[in-house]
Order: sequence, then structure tokens, then C-alpha cells
Amino acid sequence: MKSARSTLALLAIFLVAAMALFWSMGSEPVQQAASGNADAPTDAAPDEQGAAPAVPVDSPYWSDPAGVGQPYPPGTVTGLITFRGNPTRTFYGTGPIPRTEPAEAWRYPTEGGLCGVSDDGGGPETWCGTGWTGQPSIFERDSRTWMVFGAYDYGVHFLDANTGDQILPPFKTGDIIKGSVTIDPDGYPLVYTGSRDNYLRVLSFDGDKPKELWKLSADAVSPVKWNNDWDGSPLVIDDYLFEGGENSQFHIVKLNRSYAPDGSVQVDPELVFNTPGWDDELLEAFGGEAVSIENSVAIYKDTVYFANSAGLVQGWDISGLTEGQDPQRVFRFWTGDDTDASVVIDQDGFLYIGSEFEKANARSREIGQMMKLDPNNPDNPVVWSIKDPESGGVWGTPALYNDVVVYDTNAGDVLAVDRQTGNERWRFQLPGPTWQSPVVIDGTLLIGDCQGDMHAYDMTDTTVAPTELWKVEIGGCIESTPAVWGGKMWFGTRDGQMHALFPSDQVTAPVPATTPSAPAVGESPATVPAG
Ligand SMILES: [Ca+2]
Ligand SMILES: [Ca+2]
Ligand SMILES: [Ca+2]
Repeated sequence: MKSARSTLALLAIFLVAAMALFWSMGSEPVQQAASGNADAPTDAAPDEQGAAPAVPVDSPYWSDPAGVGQPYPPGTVTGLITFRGNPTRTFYGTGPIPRTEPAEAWRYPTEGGLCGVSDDGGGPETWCGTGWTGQPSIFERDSRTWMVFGAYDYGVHFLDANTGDQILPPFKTGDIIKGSVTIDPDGYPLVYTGSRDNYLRVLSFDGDKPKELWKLSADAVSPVKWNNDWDGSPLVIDDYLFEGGENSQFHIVKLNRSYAPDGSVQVDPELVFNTPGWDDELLEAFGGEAVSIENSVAIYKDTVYFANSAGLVQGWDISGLTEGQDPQRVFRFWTGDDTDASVVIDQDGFLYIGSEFEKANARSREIGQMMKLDPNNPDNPVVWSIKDPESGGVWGTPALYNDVVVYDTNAGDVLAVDRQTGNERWRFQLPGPTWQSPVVIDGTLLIGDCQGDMHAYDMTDTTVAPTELWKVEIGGCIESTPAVWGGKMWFGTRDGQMHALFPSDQVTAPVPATTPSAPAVGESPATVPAG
């Protein structure tokens, strides 16, 4: 949060004063309130063991470096509320992930699947469950743990994360939802979600059913290229929303959130900035119009980073946004190939990139599929890179953990790379493709495979190959990124359902083991890229 937002600063001062007054009146002091985040995670920032630096409420930046590895920066919502948890896409939830085999607490729906028919140009097909990226959001609200996610049945679902019961009926968009929703970080009962139906939506969930308050069409801006879906998980900071679209444009929306006199939440959004995510140099070099932005934008300090399907990684300076200055592009790097993994940023501002290997062009052979970039050295930003075309490259968003970065590949490789040197520490193989993003919390690596097994590995020592702690057979390709909260785990599969795995001592009546059903119909991740 930028200190320039004087109203917020004043509000904070007022709140502190009000709390001080409350305590001085002789009430029981609420200790958690003083720390501001009662449920602060126990896992340290990726860079450090032990105490993580506090994220300053009055940071001069849109996204403070101290927020790397931490939950969504100062806001009022406790939870995992966007794809990879925060603006640098480096928070995966809270542990501890159980070290012994968990039990399946619930499944949703209890019968049948979350299926919908969609046509990506090759004719209508039935899609089931959740896929890439498909991470649920988990958050605390009204003494309940909520879970919100979009699925292939066109629906945005609102569940009690502990029971799997519907809190609200689903909101149906006009097509399948591939991306991960974002929950408003400031406590407004709002969810931001894309869909393949060409709209990015703002939905409210303060009533007895979710309500559409606003939507942005992929055709609202021009020029556009290639497609019109919205897969990226938006970021919301200080009433501004940041989002890339498959229309190949980057958008900034001023949300103007407030409450109506009757107490219901309202928005009055205004598109304040948009820019093509391509340039002539890219079109010429890449040789095509497929320049969609499908990853989720990331923000570090005052720069927004994203990449597109032609492999252009870019940074846009937003330091003057609130003063009416248009963002300026300050970083440009071409990987050569489709980059759908989100840009991951560490505390020092280095970028970790994963690219696919589809075009098989000279640039992607030269640059490689996994890389660390230094945006402060724009003429020669490659700190290290790994050439691994045989793997097909990367769809999952890499995970930072202590001194390594963990990638997974289309071929099912899971590997750790020394963040300093770029040397590969270890690698193992799962039944691919693995398109989900690895989750590492408190020394435990959680990752599923496309045969339908969820695995946990001991990763406390990053220098040795992880040993498997447990494996649970779920059935159905696990293509979506899991959400973890308090050691409980949630993820959807391409078989059609959302699954909840809890530490076994917290499950009284486990769901019977699944019999893997017929292979999911529709797009197979093995043959069709994330377009
Ligand atoms: Ca579409
Ligand atoms: Ca793509
Ligand atoms: Ca897409």
C-alpha cells in the first residue's frame, strides 16, 4: 500500500486511536488485534528461515519487497486470496502440510461433475472439473472459512471450506472458467473472475446469492489480437485492479468500491489505462499474432510484470498512476516461446520465468525454458537459464523456497534449481503433464500428477532429492494448483470434482476412495496447450 494514499493512512491512524481508546476504557485487550494479523503464517519468507520482515502498512510501493513470500499485503482479509497468494505470486498458503497420509474430508459435488461444453474453435467439447490454473481462494469471513473457485461448469462456487457445503448458489458465467479467482483484499465482499465467455467480472457475495456488479468485455479496448478469454487472476491494490487479457492487452481499472446506504457493496469501475502487450518487433520476431496474455500479472515495488503467448516478458512502471501519469514500459525481454506461467519475483526484484517449448524456434533454444532475469540490467538480464526443450517447457508457476526455485514441466519433471547459481539440485519424474504450480510450505512439497495422485515430499533439506512422505490416489488429472490453509488442502481434477484433503486426525468420516472414472472428455492437456 502506498503511503501516498492519505485517506488510508488517516483511516489507519483513526483505527489505532480507536483501539487505544477501547483498551484504555478497561476492556480486555485483544492481543491478536495488536499484531494486525492473528493468523500470520508460520512459514518464513522464501529467502529466510526464521522471522520474516513485517510488511509495512505505509510502504511507499504498490507492492513492498517485504511482502515476498507473505500473505496479501496489508488488507483486512486473512487468506489465500489470489493465484499464488500475493502480488509477487510467492505465497502458497499456510501449513503445516501433514507429514503423514491425510484423509479425504469431502468432495464437491458429491455426485457427478462440474462439467460444461465449450468450443475453442475446434468444435464443442465437454470439459469437467477444474484445470490450469484453477487454484481456489480460501479466506476467513464471518467465523467461517470460505472457498471460492471457478470451474468448467461455467460456475463460480462459494463453499464452506471445512464441510464442502454451499454457502451461496454458484454464479454461472457464459462459458468455462480456467483461471483462479481473486477475492477483494480489503474486505469488500467482492470476487474478481474471468471466463472464456469474454468477460472479466466483479461479483458481490454479501447477499443470499452472488450478483454481477460489473463486467469488462475483451472487446472494450482496441486494438486487440488473437482471442478474448480471461485466464489471469487479477491483482487489486488500493482500489486499482490490474489484469492482462487474451485480447492481448494489459488493463488497469479504478474500481471505486463503496457501500450503498442499505449496506450492500457497490462498485463504479472505470478503465483508466490499457496498452497492447505486443510491439512490432515481437510480431516480426515471433512470426504470428498469438500474443495473448494468459498469465496472472505480478507487481514488485512500482512495476507490473507479465508475459504473453509469444514470450514477451515486460515490466510497466506504475509509480505515477494515482497522479494521472500513464504507465511506461521499463523492461522488455523475449524468451522466444509461449509464457503462461506467471512471473515470480523475489525480495531483490529478480524475476523467475518459465516458458513452454512449442514453436521450437532458435530463440527459445538459445534462451531456454527456465530462467532468472535481472530487470535492473535490461540490456543483459539473463542471470541464468536452463535449456530443457525435451521437457516441453513449463506451464506451472515456479515456487520459491529458501535457496531454490522449484519448477515442473510438461513432461512431468519436478526440479529444484539453485537460485544463486542456476545449477540443478535435483529432479524427479511424475506422470505428466504437470501443469499445476508446485506448493512448498514449511519444508513440505505438495504436487499432484496427471494420473490423479497427490504427493507430498520432504523438502526440508533443499540440497538432497526429496523423499516421498505420502501419496493419495484421487483419480483424474490434477492440473489445477492446490490451495493450502492451516495444513488443509483443496484442489480440483479434470475428472470433475473439487477435493478436500485434511490431516487425518481432523476427518471423522472420510470420503470413500475414488474409483477412477472414465478419462475426462474434452481438451487433453497432453495434446492441446493452455490456449
Ligand atoms: Ca472466448
Ligand atoms: Ca499461452
Ligand atoms: Ca486461455
